[in-house]
Amino acid sequence: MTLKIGVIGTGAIGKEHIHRITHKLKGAQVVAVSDVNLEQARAVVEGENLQAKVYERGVDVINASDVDALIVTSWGPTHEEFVLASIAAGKPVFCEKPLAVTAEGCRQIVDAEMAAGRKLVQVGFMRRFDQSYRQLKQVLTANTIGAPLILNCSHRNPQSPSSDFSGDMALTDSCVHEFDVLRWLLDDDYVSAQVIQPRKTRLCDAELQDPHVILLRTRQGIHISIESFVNCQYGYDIQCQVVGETGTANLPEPASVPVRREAKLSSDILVSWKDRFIDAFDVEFQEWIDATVRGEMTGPSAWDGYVVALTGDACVKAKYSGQIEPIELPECPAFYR
Ligand code: NAD
Ligand code: NAI
Ligand code: ISE
Repeated sequence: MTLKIGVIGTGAIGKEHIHRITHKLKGAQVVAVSDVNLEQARAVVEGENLQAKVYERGVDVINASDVDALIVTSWGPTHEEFVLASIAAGKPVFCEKPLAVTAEGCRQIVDAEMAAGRKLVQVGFMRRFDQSYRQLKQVLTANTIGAPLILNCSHRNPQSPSSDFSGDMALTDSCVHEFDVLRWLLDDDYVSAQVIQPRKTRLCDAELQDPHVILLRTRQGIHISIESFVNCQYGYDIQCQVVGETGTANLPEPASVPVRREAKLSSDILVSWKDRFIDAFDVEFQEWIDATVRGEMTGPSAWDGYVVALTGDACVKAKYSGQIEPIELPECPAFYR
């Protein structure tokens, strides 16, 4: 069976996902698209040579009779509405992060999905599908470095990822990837957050605090430090080092040819999430297509999206209070265990 997909949002990442589904992956076809920028949606349909209908409204994509499943790649504040409408239509939906821009919005989605009685929602936390994170998890699972004690992580973008990147989005929109992947890596949850605002770089919008240092503590007492630096200038650089009882383990660097030349040893650094996680996105979507065809939902859930939003909220609170703030997570319902 070919899964017939409707895509809402044909911007940077929507285009990427349409391209991979159409030209790289198996088992699915994009049959409907929508974007508030209709011209752009039409250009994508033409550019990718799709046999797809362009709709003015996202909700019409969701309700189109030939659409089996949805991908939501519009900007963050629209996600909640489109995910809730997909659940109401009884259709599986892959939603790019964040699941919703408020924890309350995520909770509404969790409640709607539980009321629908089956898992329909997957959130776009693609790092769980990345080979390097999977290798790091294998090292921890095999107990190679003993129990993890400390994590040192960095999330660096060359420049603010979008023109609307503002306020506390480093905490609520960018570091959401760390909040998700680290609890998956450690099989743990967070209990508290502290946020430090170091000296600001001059090389970004004067309103923006950049960088941040986020300190998280887990139930097992593991201490996590995440440096978020959204305007680091030099590249797209994701780091994660685990300090264990008997050794340390680092997230492998993306492969690059070491060059010796003119008395220098150098290797390239990537500049975009598109390239750094290109394989992870492919695995993420192939697994989602295959599971959806089987009637299953196996990836990061609406509950994971909700926990990440609660973590982001605690970080924002900690940023302004200057205190260590508790992260109080409700008990995970049996539906999501
Ligand atoms: P973008 O601005 O390039 O694209 C968003 C698109 O959504 C635009 O084309 C816009 O016109 C459209 N849109 C906005 N409101 C809409 C609506 N109501 N109906 C239909 N279309 C609408 O943004 P992007 O970089 O593609 O990001 C999109 C989403 O993907 C965001 O949620 C972002 O957080 C997420 N994202 C995730 C990753 C990742 O690494 N997983 C990377 C980039 C973006
Ligand atoms: P973008 O700005 O390039 O694209 C967003 C698109 O949504 C635009 O085309 C816009 O016109 C459209 N849009 C906005 N409101 C809409 C609406 N009401 N209905 C239909 N379309 C609407 O943004 P980008 O970078 O593609 O990000 C989109 C989403 O993907 C965001 O949620 C972002 O967080 C996520 N994202 C995830 C990444 C990842 O690593 N997983 C990387 C980049 C983005
Ligand atoms: C963007 O939306 C992403 O999801 C990228 O993976 C992340 O690195 C970036 O900071 C976000 O803004």
